[in-house]
Amino acid sequence: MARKKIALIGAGQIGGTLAHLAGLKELGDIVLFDIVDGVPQGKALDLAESSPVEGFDAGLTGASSYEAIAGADVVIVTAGVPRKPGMSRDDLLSINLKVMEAVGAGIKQYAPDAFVICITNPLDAMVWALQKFSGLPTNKVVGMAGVLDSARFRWFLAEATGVSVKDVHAMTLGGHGDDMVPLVRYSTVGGVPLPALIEMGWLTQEKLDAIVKRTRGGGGEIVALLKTGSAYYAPATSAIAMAESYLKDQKRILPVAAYLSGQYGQNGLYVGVPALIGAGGVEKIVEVKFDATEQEMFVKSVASVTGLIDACKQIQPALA
Ligand code: A3D
Repeated sequence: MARKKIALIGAGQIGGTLAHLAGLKELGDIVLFDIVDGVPQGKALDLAESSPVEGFDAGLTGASSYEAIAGADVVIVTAGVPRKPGMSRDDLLSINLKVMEAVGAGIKQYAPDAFVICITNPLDAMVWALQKFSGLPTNKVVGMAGVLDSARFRWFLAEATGVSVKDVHAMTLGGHGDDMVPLVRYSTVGGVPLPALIEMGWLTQEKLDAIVKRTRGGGGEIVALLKTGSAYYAPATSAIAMAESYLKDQKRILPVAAYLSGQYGQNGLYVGVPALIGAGGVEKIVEVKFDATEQEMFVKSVASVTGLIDACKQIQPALA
């Protein structure tokens, strides 16, 4: 069986980490693409030279021309500008929208059959624009945010309860902004939902509230610490989990930014929901039942995403 091909558009901090992880996991041959000539080639060569030590077989090449992504099975997009301290994800909108236009055209021409995962911020608006610019089917274009936000939630819960991360499951839905929706009732430690965990005395309501708040600000916490960029290890590993579920038809249910056409009462936008990812891309969207508070939070988060999409349409009328 021929190896799969994974194209990484953007060879910055996340792009390089994605290439490393895809190599270590032998997901396929890897092409790193960037507009800065030399960077994708240099990173690809450096990573290729690590492969004899780790013992993985994967082609690793760097390119500054879209032809190199031809026939890719998976395309992961991190091209653009990351957040700097004091900058919101939304400040990035106009710069990264132009980048999505160029990337979308490249994918349309050279990799129209790929499963595309967008990571570029502001996430929910950029994945929406990328789908429009590329013209790929909506089930083949998704955004990565929920896996990362849920992983942060999981880690904070594991740390607070002293339980292995393996036994902590959490779900964060909605847009990838400060009003994302960490779903406390659908999150568990050792299979026990968090409200029951509080009754058992394993966690206080105050601690849980603080964890929810920290999850919402998780990206900003790292930006403030790094000062020169944003998170990249956890974002990369989250996107690789999504790519692996597609490539191996694992049919995992992961929180991803997926295109909604009626689900959750929403139409024509991308927002974080649980989705089954398999060989068909997004094969199913899971519609969990919200209580009144969750519904209110979700609607508020969707309103933020709609605002970003409207801003995209104003900047680029062709998207309207
Ligand atoms: P960085 O290390 O700056 O890498 C971005 C790369 O994109 C650079 O190497 C640029 O040269 C390249 N680039 C810029 N314009 C183009 C273009 N037109 N075509 C191809 N390449 C281009 O950033 P990063 O890797 O740290 O982050 C990448 C993106 O991910 C940013 O937009 C971040 O805000 C975003 N991000 C999202 C999450 C989510 O959870 C959604 C988390 C962390 C970062």
